[in-house]
Amino acid sequence: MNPNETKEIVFILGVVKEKSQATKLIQNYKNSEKVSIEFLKLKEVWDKYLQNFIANTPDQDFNSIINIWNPYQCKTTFDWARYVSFYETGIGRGLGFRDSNQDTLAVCHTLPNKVHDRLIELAKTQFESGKVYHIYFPLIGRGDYPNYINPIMKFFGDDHLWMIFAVSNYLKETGDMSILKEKIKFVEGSEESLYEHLKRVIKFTHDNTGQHGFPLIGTADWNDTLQLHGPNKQGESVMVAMQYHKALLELGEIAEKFNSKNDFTTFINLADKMKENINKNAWDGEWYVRAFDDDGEVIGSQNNEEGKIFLNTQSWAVFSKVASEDQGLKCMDSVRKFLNTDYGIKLFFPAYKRFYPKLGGISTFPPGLKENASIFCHTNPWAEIAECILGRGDIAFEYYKKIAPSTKNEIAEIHKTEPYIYSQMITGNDHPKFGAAKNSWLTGTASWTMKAATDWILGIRPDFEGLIIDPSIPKNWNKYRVVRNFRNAVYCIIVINPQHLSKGIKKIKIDNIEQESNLLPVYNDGKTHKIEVQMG
Ligand code: IFM
Repeated sequence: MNPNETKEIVFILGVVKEKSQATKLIQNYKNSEKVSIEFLKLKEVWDKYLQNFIANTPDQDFNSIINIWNPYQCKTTFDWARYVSFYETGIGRGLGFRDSNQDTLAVCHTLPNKVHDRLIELAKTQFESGKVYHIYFPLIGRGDYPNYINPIMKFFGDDHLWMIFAVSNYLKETGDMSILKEKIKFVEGSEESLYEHLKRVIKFTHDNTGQHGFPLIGTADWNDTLQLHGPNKQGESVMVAMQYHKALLELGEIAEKFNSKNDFTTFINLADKMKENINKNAWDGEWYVRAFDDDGEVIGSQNNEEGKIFLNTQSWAVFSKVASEDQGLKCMDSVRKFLNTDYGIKLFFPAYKRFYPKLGGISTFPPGLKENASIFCHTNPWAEIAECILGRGDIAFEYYKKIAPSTKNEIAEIHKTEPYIYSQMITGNDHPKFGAAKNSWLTGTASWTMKAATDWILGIRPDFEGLIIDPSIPKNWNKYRVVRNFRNAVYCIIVINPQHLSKGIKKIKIDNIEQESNLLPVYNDGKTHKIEVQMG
């Protein structure tokens, strides 16, 4: 090239089956005009994807995450789950059943058809007993177990339950109840409706409880490294008990809409029983315990020297409606006292200082790293949601900001990973590198922080009959706006907060007409509707 000359150089990266196809593609894109057109098309794809939820709040970090980077990461986790990547190596992984269900949660309003297909694919990896494979391979449509599966308890206590949360979220977003009637094969080859698959989910947990009446943990639960299996086959998970309670409530609602009164009654009765059991046998005075090991010994209690209090059974106690308001406030106050750090909420306290064969993998990591008491980001939005439910918007937002990637620009030399993407974990304060993040991109943090922000902090939440408006915001916000697409209509929502509250609505006007309820109707008319909300 000559000095000062400008040249456009096009790099093309791609994958094709035959070399000849590559040559053709290269020839095609030698024309730079065609390249520009492709870029415009690409921009259109992303604009369309991002326009479904746009928020304008007084907090610029929040706006940039919620409008661009978080939904971008959600698309990546939806496509890749925790599949082969820089961080997750080896072709034996497949897509996680638990992960993939959670990854649908925050793309449902943008990619409903893809979510529909993913839900059907996932249901195909369920057995007639109701349990599911832990991983599945999307290209061949087959499920499998990881190599560390426990041969005598060949299941994960929680995996199957995530299917109910994902389907329920899809139904609330789309209103497409017909999916429940779709026929789907079990692994064994027999075929039943998706609704029946969901009923089997409940049956599996119901049929597999331990000596305290809590669900057996199997190989592990949400925490892959909490491996409480032993010769007695008795390890029980209180977290799964709470998830089961929530799943029963959700499926109960679905049963009601599906006109199955009997099922509704069965699920609600089962939920009541489990709730009673949790409050009787898992309440430790100031918080809920986490689990019982193979010998029936408690984990996550005041009586334990290490691992006294775990985050997940506090946030889920509130989220799953197991805790009374009083217990909810108490256990979330304990979270604040023992687990809250400058960089986020850690998984539990105190970290395990040595290996305990009875606990398994969780005690193999150095204190403060990974599942051994790091700030496992995936679990922080559950605490944010719990605080929103308790009406403490300021605390919820404080937790939100602590792990928000855009706030990490100022501490880049400590945080290390990209300041626009959530990481799986941030090293906890038991570790010398407190604050260093690891494993960015492929993490359930993406979908759950999106849900915490949109559905709970901004409080714009899909439900069967419409969109619920229920803000839980920081008191110093004067107002915010959201433009949200919902079932073929655009909702242009303005919330004003003259009294500087976190929660509570005084007035709602829809298209200039005042209404009582905070449930916005389904319009399905392709039009834009103006919603004015005054908090009070
Ligand atoms: O819940 C799991 C997830 O499925 C994979 N990554 C680690 C998490 C916690 O163990």
